[in-house]
Amino acid sequence: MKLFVYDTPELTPTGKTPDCAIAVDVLRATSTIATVLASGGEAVQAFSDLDQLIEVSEKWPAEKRLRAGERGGAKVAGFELGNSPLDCTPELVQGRRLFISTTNGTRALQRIQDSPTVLAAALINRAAVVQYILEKQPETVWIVGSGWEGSFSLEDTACAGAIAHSIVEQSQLSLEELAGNDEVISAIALYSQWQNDLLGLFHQASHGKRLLRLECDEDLKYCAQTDILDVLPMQQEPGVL
Ligand code: 3SL
Repeated sequence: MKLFVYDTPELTPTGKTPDCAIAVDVLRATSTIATVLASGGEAVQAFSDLDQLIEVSEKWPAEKRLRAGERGGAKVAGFELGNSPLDCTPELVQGRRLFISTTNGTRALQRIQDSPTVLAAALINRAAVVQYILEKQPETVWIVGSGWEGSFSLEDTACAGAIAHSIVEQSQLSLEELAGNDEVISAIALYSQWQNDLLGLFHQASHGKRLLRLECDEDLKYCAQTDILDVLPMQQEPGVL
């Protein structure tokens, strides 16, 4: 097995696919997706375009759908939800499909959607994703951070490092054997430095600061937890997990 970390969708190679691709948007799209599925949501369908989301979701029975839209960290007017995982309670999402569009996370998912296996990972479901990788042993694994509008995000690369760190710890292989690019080593180093204070890392991160300005402190606390949800968001058809 070879692991590759790509810090943004833009840095992710085109024209080829890995055996397994993992999208990461800790703040907050993949944390929200994991929470919806762990809370009994029927599925999550991701869109980069808001108009397309509205058009497709219109065809779904109203009582079986929820629409979540975020731009710049804020809820999109007219949508039931923004992108706070804390809003995705079992009472609200049970049996319903979440149609979601966010600034960066849904773009990352779209970037890797042609891979044979596509997963969504956050810190809160890291263990479930690692367990799957250790069981299936895909030959190539890409971990793709969402970043922010094309640039690096501290929290996504730290989560990529958390996943890679756990795979190295639990597999029979060394880091040297597993690392497919330098970014894997760098991501593990970042995670190792902050693993006991991931909330502190979020407070240093530019998107963490953006969310704090929007009074999303509780979201940051929730998303900074590790391995609390035993859920594996896996793509069933392009864009649907
Ligand atoms: O960029 C994204 O996809 C979002 O997750 C950003 S936010 O955390 O909802 O602001």
